[in-house]
Amino acid sequence: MVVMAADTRTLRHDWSLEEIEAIYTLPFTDLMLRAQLVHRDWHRPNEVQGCVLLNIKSGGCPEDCAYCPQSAHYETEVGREKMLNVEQALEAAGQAKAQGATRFCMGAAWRDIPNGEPFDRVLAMVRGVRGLGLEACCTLGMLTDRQADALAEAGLTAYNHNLDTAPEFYGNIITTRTYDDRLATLARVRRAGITVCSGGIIGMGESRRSRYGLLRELSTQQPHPESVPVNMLVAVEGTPLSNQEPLDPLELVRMIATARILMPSSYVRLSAGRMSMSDEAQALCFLAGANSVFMGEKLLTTPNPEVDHDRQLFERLGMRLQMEANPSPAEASTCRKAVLAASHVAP
Ligand code: SAM
Ligand code: DTB
Ligand code: SF4
Repeated sequence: MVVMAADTRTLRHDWSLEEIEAIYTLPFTDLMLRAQLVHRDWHRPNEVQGCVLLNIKSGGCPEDCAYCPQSAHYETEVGREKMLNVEQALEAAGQAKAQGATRFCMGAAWRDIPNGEPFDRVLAMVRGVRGLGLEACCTLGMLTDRQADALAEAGLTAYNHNLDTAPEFYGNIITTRTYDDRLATLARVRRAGITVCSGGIIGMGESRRSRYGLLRELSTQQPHPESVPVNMLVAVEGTPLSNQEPLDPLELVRMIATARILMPSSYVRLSAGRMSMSDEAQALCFLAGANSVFMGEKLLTTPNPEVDHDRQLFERLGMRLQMEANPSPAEASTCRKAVLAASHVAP
């Protein structure tokens, strides 16, 4: 079969919907094999990067993202909190490092970043996190060119801004900003020299075709996002998606495997949704090429597996946490050289 003979070493940016569908719908074992071949060519197969999330400003967001408990449009249990101070953020970052994370991600429920003191505070947090030797990632909503430059100057490794779903399904989920707004922010991040973290959510009632559409948007970016979080919907009471039927976890495994094959050099992050997955389903996600998880008992507002549980899972799987942060943004996607050097394979 043509797809099985595909080359694992070339980065492509011209994937078509038909090709993506052909990969996503492969017989499961063929899909796993193909994802593993790509994964092993570009990454250390038994290593997972640990990231920790901190919600630096919770709730009261003016956007209406239908999945989000932090939107002010819905009545959820998430309260509107004051922004954390720099000391609180750095204390959490220190704990994250002690738990074995190498990346620390700060999220704020903003439509866009308010200039002035709040933004200066974010810059101080970024400097502090980098000072601890961790990668620093932020997700703060839309940003201007000047803000992107200032974040880059403060040493920000990555900016997270998800496309969330395919363009044609996006309007069912968010009406307060457009797909093009999202793409424009990603372009600003890229131009400023910050690595791009962009992925999406599955399980929101979208069709498989919409999943292919999201994957096409991501994998035709040049360069690919260095980091691709794949979230499975956490249905939160009070949000419009609270009664959404749970998704078959094997769809998440297929999504991860396809992302791995389309974007070989990127970190593919098994993100929200692990609380509703068995250890075995998570193991399949690692087999499919996921090489990062969020650690710690809370994501931004929803629960996540305990650090001890993850430790035991990694031990049972003979996997380990990545020891070192990637030293520079550029490094974040050039792990292949290190892998090849370690395995004495000529590039
Ligand atoms: N306000 C920022 C933004 O939208 O870019 C940052 C925070 S937002 C919570 C980051 C991402 O988390 C969203 O784009 C979405 O993909 C994911 N997310 C939010 N709520 C979720 C949920 N209930 N289940 C799964 N993923 C979720
Ligand atoms: C991403 O794609 N997933 C993370 C991170 N980027 C910021 C956030 C998941 C949030 C899940 C819902 C919550 O805890 O509020
Ligand atoms: Fe606001 Fe982000 Fe939640 Fe959307 S996902 S409502 S932008 S915090």
